Amino acid sequence: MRKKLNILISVLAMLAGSSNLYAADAATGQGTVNKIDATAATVNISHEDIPALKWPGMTMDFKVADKKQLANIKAGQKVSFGLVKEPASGYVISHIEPAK
Ligand SMILES: [Cu+2]
Repeated sequence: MRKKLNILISVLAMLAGSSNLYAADAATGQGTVNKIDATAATVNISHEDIPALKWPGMTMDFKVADKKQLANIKAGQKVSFGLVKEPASGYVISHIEPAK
């Protein structure tokens, strides 16, 4: 019974993935892209405060979960992004797109 419930929750989480705030995201952020490194799959962002993580605004490199995400963005652009926590590398970008 518990297992079935877990499967149902996973399916709902996947369906919710089409919205801007992905169900699995630990936090979302806003910022400006400084530099993209497609080889390393990283993006340097000057991000605003991220209250969900108690992070102040800062400039830092983020790893992206999927390199293809980098095709959506350009240096100098204002962006919105989601973060998921990975056991090995900490917070990585789950999705990123130009800010609306
Ligand atoms: Cu930061």
